[in-house]
Amino acid sequence: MNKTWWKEAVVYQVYWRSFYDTNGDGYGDLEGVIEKLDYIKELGVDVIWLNPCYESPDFDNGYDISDYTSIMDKAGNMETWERLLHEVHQRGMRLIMDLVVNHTSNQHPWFIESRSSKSNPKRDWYIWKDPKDGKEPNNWRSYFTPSVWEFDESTGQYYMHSFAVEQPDLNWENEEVRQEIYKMMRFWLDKGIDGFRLDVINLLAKLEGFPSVENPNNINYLGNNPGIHEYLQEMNREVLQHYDIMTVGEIPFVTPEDGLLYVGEDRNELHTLFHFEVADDMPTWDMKRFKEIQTHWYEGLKGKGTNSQFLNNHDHTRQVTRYGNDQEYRIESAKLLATMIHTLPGIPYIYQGEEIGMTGVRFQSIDDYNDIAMKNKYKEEVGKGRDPEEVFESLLLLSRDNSRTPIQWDDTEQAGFTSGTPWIKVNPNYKEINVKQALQDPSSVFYYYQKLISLRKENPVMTYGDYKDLSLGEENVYVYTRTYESETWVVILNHADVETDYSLPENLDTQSVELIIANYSDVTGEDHLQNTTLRPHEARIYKLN
Ligand code: ISL
Ligand code: CA
Repeated sequence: MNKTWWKEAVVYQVYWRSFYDTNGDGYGDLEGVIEKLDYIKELGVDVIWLNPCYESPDFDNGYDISDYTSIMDKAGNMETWERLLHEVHQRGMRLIMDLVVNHTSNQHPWFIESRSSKSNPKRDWYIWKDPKDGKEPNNWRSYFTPSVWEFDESTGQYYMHSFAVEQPDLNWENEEVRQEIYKMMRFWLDKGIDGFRLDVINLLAKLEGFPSVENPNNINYLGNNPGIHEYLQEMNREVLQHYDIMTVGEIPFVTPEDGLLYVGEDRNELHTLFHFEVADDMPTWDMKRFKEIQTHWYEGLKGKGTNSQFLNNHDHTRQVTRYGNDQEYRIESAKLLATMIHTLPGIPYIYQGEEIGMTGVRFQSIDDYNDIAMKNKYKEEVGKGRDPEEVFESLLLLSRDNSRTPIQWDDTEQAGFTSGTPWIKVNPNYKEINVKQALQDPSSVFYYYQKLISLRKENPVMTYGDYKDLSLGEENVYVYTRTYESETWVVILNHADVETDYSLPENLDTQSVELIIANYSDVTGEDHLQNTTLRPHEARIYKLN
């Protein structure tokens, strides 16, 4: 596989509304991102992924866009955005933006026109269907509501929305829609951005004929339908291939075999993808399942396409809470998970705050939560007569707000995030867990991340090395090698709250072992890799030769 900048990159995700507020309105803003760029640069990352900041009524925190080429007031304005891009490039970093083109806001002028009458020229820019036997056209459910269909009284038809009612799906079968989207993409690329994170990009093509399905609750029929690759190959021909950029597709419900169709280097579609076999299918840590998924994806893409590695983002609970131990082993566990994500095959993503071991949150009442997905689900379930307390408890672990609480900059009021009232409460543990403390502590999670990131710059084995799991069948221990040319690294992880004995396979040459990094400070290169006792959440990387 040829070498390219995006394959060697570490990406830092900035959910700007929770990052840093500079005008006291309680929302983070682009000015705040500019002010903290030196902090991001110090971490050593190469690319910043900025969540949507386009004009939006904000039902889904910017994923309901009402004007693709202007900046929402909460975030700032186009001048601030231009300055952000310039300051990112000044620091030798790159900026990729979120591309949300499966749907727009219901307040987008295109949709306002489309819904105005059945004969409006933009009627076919969205997906309108007649009622069937006086009801919804089929039994599909959406991510955020019991049905993908919303009835529009004035024209007597339903429109489709894969997410909230406020997010009508665009009709990608319509050539005008596609050309308008390509024009908008060039608008941002011509400003100099370095690529896109493409939001649920595999949903653009809908099931032919919109047939009802056997099991509407398993919503994978919304994605990976015939026609999707033609759209992406057209998008690549019309736009993507003309720029030196990075494209990462958010692709739910996809297997490695299907994933390769999106990111295969011979496919001329996208560069890499986020798949959701872990995030959506593994509610809590399951080491055996995780290892299977890693091997499955490594073999599926090996030599032909590039994967991405993440364990949390703005939709998924903070990794140290969901997949680690955020109590007695928070620091060790945060470092172990980082060691894993940064040494598994694929581009590593850091979700803001992960680098200081920020945790998920539990607020007391549904009113403390903002996430439309959670609030819709709460309404839907309580509406069925279920006990509200029990419904609330059931939604807590996976609530997307868990990862959306403000970045904890220091131990002052509101964690130094805002001088006003934050749009969502700060996690009460900010007094112990904050950037200021992390930067003053040489053994902090921050400096461990910084070391992992710098290692990637100096060691192609982390980007291009072959992967082999040596620990299949082990419950707690995860041990694998990365081999590139004559160099072999071995990663040893004890993902457990208890000590676990482990011994490397005999056939591994452990004559000249060099310790690369460890999350316990007393580990030396002289360890006997045969019959090692690994402490709770202990992580080590050795270079074998
Ligand atoms: O939150 C999820 C359920 O676990 C994710 O599967 C998520 O809803 C899905 O991957 C789509 O996410 C993207 O599109 C949504 C938006 O709400 C999310 O924030 C965005 O990441 C609609 O644009
Ligand atoms: Ca603000």
